Order: sequence, then C-alpha cells, then structure tokens
Amino acid sequence: MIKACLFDMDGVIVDTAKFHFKAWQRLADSLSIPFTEEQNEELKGVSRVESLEKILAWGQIQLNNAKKIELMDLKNKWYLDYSAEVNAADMLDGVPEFLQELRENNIRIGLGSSSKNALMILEKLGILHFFDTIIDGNKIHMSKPHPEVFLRGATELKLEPSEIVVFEDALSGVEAAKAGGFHCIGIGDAQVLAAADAVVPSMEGMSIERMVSLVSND
Ligand code: B16
Ligand code: MG
Repeated sequence: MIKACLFDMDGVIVDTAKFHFKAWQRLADSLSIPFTEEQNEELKGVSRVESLEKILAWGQIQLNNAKKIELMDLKNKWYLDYSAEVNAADMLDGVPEFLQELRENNIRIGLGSSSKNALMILEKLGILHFFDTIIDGNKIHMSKPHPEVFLRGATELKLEPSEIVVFEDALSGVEAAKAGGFHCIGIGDAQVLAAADAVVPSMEGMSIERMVSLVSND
C-alpha cells in the first residue's frame, strides 16, 4: 500500500539540473579543468561541497578551505543568476497534475533534495503548499547516495520506507532510495538509473495508477 511520495527536486520537479551544470561548467572553465556532460552525471544529487571536491580531483587541483568556500559561493551565485527567472511554467511536464492527483487522494507528499536552494525554488514554482514535509540540503549531514534525506522524510511523515515511492533523476538518488528500503521510480535514462525498480523517460503522464503498477513487482 503506497501512502506517500518523496520527490527529488532538481531534474524531477523542475529542470534546474541544467543550471547546476552550466554553473559548474563555468567554474571548471575558470580553473581550466575539462568538464563533460558525462562527468556532470556524477554530480547530480550530490551536495555542493562534494561536487566541488570531485571537480578539483578531476583537475588534480588542491586548494585550501577558504578558496573552496569562495568557489562554492561563486558557483551558487551563478546558479542563482541562471535560475532567477524560474516560475511555474518551468515545472517538468506531468508534475502539477500528478501533485494535484496525489493531494486529492490523500497520498502524502514530501521533498528529498540535496539542494540548499530547494525552498526558494519551490516558492518560485508556487507549489510549496503541496508538501507535507521538505527535507533539503540544509537539514541533512550525509549526501546521496546515503539514504538520510529520504529516511528523514519517512520519519517526518511517520511512515515506513516500504509505504513510500521515491522519484529520482540521479544515480546517487536512486541508490539512496534503494539503500533506505524505498520503492524507487527513476526519471531519465534506463541505463544510467538501472538500480531503480522502474525507469520512465519523464514525469509526463504519471498517475497514481501508473506509479503503483511500476513498483508493484519489486
Ligand atoms: P545546491 P536534488 C541536488 O539537488 C542537485 O542535483 C545537485 O546537482 C546539486 O549539487 C545539489 O542539489 C546541491 O545543490 O548547491 O543548490 O545546494 O537533485 O537532490 O534535488
Ligand atoms: Mg535530482
């Protein structure tokens, strides 16, 4: 019996993943570190600090903490510039209708995002009121693939992971959901997200009936 859904934000609810990519790419360029879309896949769902550490490791660059903080602030400033105009029209296809259907059927809704900007983005989208709980990068200590973000969501909803479906676009997030004992539907590339119970290309056409049928065999 599915009683709640936990949504990742970047790449599931809204296409802000492209702004994270653009901002990290700009930062990598400024450090003359080559940075591909394939490498970016490894940053999805990963915290800001761990993302920077990975990029610096790829470029074999070592920096002190003060410089790392400066670079993270710069990346976040660029991310905020790129996402400044985000509004309801930027929500990924199928998301508003699915949130509405969940609400009408008393299936609870939570956010499980690594982003420290999640609240601000949900506000811009005008969908804050749908959420019974919001767990974001400000509330967790361990980044995905650690299951903390989703386990905290389950605790706040007072439900077991087996009663919850996680929607994720990142391999780190799918791994986090499965490590926590949740059902998980991957949004995106079936090869990248093979660890999910089922993978669909997008949220378009998502419904309670479809969700239940996708996770019914795991
Ligand atoms: P911030 P999600 C994640 O959000 C992004 O996928 C990841 O690319 C980003 O580095 C991370 O949030 C931290 O974001 O810099 O805004 O705190 O996919 O878990 O919703
Ligand atoms: Mg994501």
